[in-house]
Amino acid sequence: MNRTLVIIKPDAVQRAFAGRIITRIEEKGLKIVAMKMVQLDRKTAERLYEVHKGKSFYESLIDYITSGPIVAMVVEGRDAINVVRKLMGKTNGAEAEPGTIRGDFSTGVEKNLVHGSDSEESFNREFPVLFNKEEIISYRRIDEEWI
Ligand code: IDP
Ligand code: MG
Repeated sequence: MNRTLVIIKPDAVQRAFAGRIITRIEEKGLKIVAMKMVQLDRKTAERLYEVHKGKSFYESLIDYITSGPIVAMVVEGRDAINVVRKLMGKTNGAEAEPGTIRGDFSTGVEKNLVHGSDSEESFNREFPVLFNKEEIISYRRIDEEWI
């Protein structure tokens, strides 16, 4: 079991894909243990994306991620980090496989609908940018023993 940080990015909220992205996570058998809608200020966005500081797309990425509301989630399950990365598809929507979130709904390399932590270290760094520990809710889902 591990946890990952998932963000439904501003383009996905604007294009009304939030529900479909949540559904894909749920129907895969992953459990949402924290969730909220927020609009990031630049300082918070810069913390979230600090590993990209200095890259050519960094300023544009900060503009994009602060441009409208996002939905942030902590998602838990067996191998959740890798499973969510697979559900998302490649960074560039134009190259992402059909069947993935990005492959089905995006052709953008920047506006690619969704974020998922790429490792446990990334989750541990990203999670406190958006959540307090107290916001994670521990509960059993009725289908858990079947997943
Ligand atoms: P990831 O979201 O698939 O992990 P990263 O390489 O970590 O991809 O990049 C973080 C985010 O920065 C991407 O999801 C995308 O929004 C944006 N991004 C990545 N590469 C580019 C690029 O070459 N041009 C513009 N934006 C980019
Ligand atoms: Mg990344």
